Amino acid sequence: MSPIKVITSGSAYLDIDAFACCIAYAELLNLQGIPARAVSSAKTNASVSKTVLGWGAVLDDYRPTSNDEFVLVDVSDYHHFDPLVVLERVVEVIDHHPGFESHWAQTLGSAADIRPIGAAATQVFQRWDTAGLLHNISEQSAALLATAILDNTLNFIGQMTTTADIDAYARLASQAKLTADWPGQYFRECQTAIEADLAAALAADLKRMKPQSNLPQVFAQLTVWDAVALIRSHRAAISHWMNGQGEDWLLNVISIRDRLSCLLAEPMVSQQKLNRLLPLAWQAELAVLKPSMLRKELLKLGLNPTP
Ligand SMILES: [Mn+2]
Repeated sequence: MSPIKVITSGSAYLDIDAFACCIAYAELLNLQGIPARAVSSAKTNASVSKTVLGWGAVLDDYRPTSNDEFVLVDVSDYHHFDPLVVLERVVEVIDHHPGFESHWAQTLGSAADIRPIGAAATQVFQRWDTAGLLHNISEQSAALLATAILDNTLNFIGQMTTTADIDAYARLASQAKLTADWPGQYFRECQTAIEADLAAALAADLKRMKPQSNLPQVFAQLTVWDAVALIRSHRAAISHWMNGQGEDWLLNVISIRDRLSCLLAEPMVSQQKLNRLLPLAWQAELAVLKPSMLRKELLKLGLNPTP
């Protein structure tokens, strides 16, 4: 029996990029005659909105066997792989997060595709395009990949955005018949879901840094349409919840509408760590970053601080 390729991602949560990549890459491999399953033990976060779930695309109900091989999408840090992954049986990695490029280049050679690009979904789109099969992609997978690109590039304002992301979105949106108002609709919907259960949204996109990290230990991130409105209405609840997570914390609220990040860091030690990485003007424990920055962009600064 030929091994089944299990397409999976990180352990903490599935954002729409990871979710879309698992489903759309498994679809491509199956179409090419390579048996593949999209599998995850992590739950989706708020970026996989009600409308997106309503498209009906789902992960496969499949339990990997000892014969299976693993393909990791949207993650390359093996400390954060889905617990179902057997490290020795990883055959391919597709990711856009920095830090583990040389490890996987040594382990997998050209089967490791780790590049600075707006979304891993763009990398999966390129697999479809290179295979000459884009006209065969399901509308759901095209819509998922397109929306993942919107989310991870923050509607193309994120610093990791490339022309490849813009091109991939245009072609996927047309394939999926998405309308021109889809981006605004999608991000407004995500904000409504986040405000309905803030604690869950904070918990779902929170990372704990290593003790030696030069970033705050607890690093939460929310992406919303209007960050200022969100913080104004929910400041007390946010502070209370974040203070419960530790004594060194940062919340990055990305505002798509006005293309900025609101950094909220109440502990002085957290503000000081951030001041060493980039110039910030704190006011009432808030600092505005324009243009906005993603956590992975701040992580990159943390790896290579400016002297
Ligand atoms: Mn991603």
